[in-house]
Amino acid sequence: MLAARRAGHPIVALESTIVSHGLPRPDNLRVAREIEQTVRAAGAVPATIGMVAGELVVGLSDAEIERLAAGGEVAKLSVRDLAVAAARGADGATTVAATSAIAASAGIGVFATGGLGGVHREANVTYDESADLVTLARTPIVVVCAGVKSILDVGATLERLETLGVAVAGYGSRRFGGFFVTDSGFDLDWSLDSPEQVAAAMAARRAQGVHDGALVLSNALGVDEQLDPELHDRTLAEGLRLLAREGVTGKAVTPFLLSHFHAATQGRSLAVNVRVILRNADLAARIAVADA
Ligand code: PSU
Ligand code: MN
Repeated sequence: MLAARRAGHPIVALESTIVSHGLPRPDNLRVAREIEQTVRAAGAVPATIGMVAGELVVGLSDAEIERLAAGGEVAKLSVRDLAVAAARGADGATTVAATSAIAASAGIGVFATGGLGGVHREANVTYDESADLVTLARTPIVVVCAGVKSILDVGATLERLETLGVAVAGYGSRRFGGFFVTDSGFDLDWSLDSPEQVAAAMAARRAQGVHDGALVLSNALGVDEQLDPELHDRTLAEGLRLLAREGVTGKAVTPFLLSHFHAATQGRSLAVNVRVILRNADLAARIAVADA
């Protein structure tokens, strides 16, 4: 990984929370490998980021990915957790927030994930807003995603991204992606229409030197690839009811809702989630190649 960076090879950062907390075993390990293969096939070097025995690793080995995918005592690490977890020698998976921060400080400019965290529904009562947002405000990286997770309050999340100064553009579209579904129902001010155009935005930011925040690139699913929107809405309503009934809060909310989706749709949402991640990994790699 260090050698790849020194040689100026295109690199794509990948997160490990998707693997440990976002996808069910045993599919998660297979998908983690497929994500890396997708990045390689498009001509870039994958760098999956995580913590093994207290050590932050940029570019986990296959054995290390297997260790984080196996479950057990794997913590979900946001930026604030990194130092404490290291002191305890923990194993941990990094979220969008932690992965972006670590990748940017390692000099990596592009990161692929599934859907960003954001403002939860009823955040006006719970104050539950993902640390992904505030971290992206101060982290110079391109995050390729399919919008924010559809379990969230998408409108409120877009407002917060604006306030925080996080750039948002649609890839080839001025509609914001809806993660499991193609369209979140929200318009965007900008689209970027090719890997070269995204790379030009990255170069312009470096040249301008006036903005340190992330560029969120929404790479929405095709209509033929999405989860049936009706099934989506029904499953989400049911998931939110279960969440309230079981009193799930804090960092357990997102994994709980995702796993409810995967169980309640007999794996259909899982297939869509995997599709989202793989096509984001492919686009991120093509952007890294254009930027190199
Ligand atoms: N996207 C996915 N699956 C996931 C996540 C994103 O397709 O599991 C993870 C990311 O790591 C993101 C986290 O940072 O969910 C958000 O969690 P929270 O809402 O607790 O901040
Ligand atoms: Mn939260």
